[in-house]
Amino acid sequence: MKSNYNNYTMQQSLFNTDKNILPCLGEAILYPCFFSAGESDQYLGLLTNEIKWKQEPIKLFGKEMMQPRLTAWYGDADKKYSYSGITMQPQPWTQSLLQIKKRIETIARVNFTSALLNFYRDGNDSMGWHRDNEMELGINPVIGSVSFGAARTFQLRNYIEKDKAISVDLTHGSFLLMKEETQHHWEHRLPKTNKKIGSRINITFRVILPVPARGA
Ligand SMILES: O=C(O)CCC(=O)C(=O)O
Repeated sequence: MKSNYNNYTMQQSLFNTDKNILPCLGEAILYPCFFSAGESDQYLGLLTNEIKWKQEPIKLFGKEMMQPRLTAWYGDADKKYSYSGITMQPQPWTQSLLQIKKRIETIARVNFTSALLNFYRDGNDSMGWHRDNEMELGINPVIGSVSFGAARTFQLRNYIEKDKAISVDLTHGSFLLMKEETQHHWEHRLPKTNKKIGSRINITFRVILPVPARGA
């Protein structure tokens, strides 16, 4: 029997909602209009100009290649982050990042230590399937994902039953909160698009836990 959430596409409401977009095995709550249009325009401009964007190489299946987007890592001084063969040292928080972090922490109810920023220059930039499940994010990572700029399709699919997939549009000023066992059971990606679209910034706020000392 076909699942009723197979390739299910969320109809986005004009209003904020606290609906879980996952049918089971995790929580991903979407707030489409978390930041007002004015605030979102302002943050898009500030972050575009003040963040130290870089295009970094990564290792995929043993091969080094450039990431199809620009990235940056900001946060508390002692919280570096490693994924896909690269280690990022944090830049100190900017005023705008601290303001955004404070706003989403009222809903997320955690103190985010760090933020991974992605700059998608146009529809050709993307991010492949992955889970945010690095050891330093803890057992059930809390990920606060904020988007500014061109709306892009964000996809989640069940890690085992890959045909169980969900798509949502992450619009200008939206906030997606992923928590509980989401990163165990669901992988996510931001695919390329042929649409002629402008740039987009996504910030994933994360809690990086202290790494236990060796032998502890
Ligand atoms: O740009 C997005 O919405 C996805 C970002 C993402 O998957 C990540 O930072 O792990």
